Amino acid sequence: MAETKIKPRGKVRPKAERPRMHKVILVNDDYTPREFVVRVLKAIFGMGEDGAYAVMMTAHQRGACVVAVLTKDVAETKADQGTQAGRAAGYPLLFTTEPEH
Ligand code: TYC
Repeated sequence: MAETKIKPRGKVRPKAERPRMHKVILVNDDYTPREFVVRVLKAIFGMGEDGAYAVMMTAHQRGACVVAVLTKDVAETKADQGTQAGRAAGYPLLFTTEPEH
């Protein structure tokens, strides 16, 4: 006897979970030159001059500023690269990360 095949229609896959995102935060200090901070933001976070300047000034005036929201691995890697770039030049520049939610 012929079987009636019933095929699932549409999506049966469970929705992929969105990865938990992490903020990269630029922390102000009294020693790192403004132009150096801008250069690091452009080089490591792919920001343009205007965006990098605005983020740098926000950190300068308010103490810290969110630079980007990325997956945990990428956020931690970029934060380390930014902090290292400062250290290599003798500055106490600091980037930290924290979970978004
Ligand atoms: N406050 C620094 C200065 O006046 C500039 C600066 C801005 C340093 C932001 C760090 O995250 C920073 N030279």
